[in-house]
Amino acid sequence: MSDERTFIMIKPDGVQRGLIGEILGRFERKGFKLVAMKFQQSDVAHLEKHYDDLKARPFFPGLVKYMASGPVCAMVWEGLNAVKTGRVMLGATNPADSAPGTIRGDLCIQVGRNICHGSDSVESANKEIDLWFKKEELVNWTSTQKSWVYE
Ligand code: DAT
Ligand code: MG
Repeated sequence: MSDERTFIMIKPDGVQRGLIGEILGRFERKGFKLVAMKFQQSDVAHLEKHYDDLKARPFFPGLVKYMASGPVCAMVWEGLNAVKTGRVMLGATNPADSAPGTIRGDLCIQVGRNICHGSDSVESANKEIDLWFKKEELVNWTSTQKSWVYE
């Protein structure tokens, strides 16, 4: 039940603006458990796969170019309702609509530079985790905090 996983990624603008610590710190402080993390610059083919559902959209080429322009920090976070709560923590896709207190609401302005990605369903989380991580990169560990985060 508390083992739901979501894929969270800090985009190149988030990395270059020095926001890795701020963003991953929010997931850490919330009580989610880090399962995997990697820092890499991805190629266009990989990013086209990641955003495959958006390939017909006019902003797709620009999106992929921006995502390939620098390294990203890719992570898997685990916990109760990790996907849904992760999306709430990110805020609306367009920072103009993201509530203050959310990552996008607090830290960015424009939709094309919205600093972070989060899976939108358990199904897409599983697909994205598979795309970005090998099975052996997902760390199996028990946090000593678990008994304080869950009743
Ligand atoms: P989300 O990242 O909130 O899941 P999405 O999957 O609909 O949003 O789109 C993926 C990313 O594409 C989004 O984070 C930013 C970019 N994007 C979405 N709509 C856009 C638009 N109208 N113009 C430019 N970029 C856009
Ligand atoms: Mg999406």
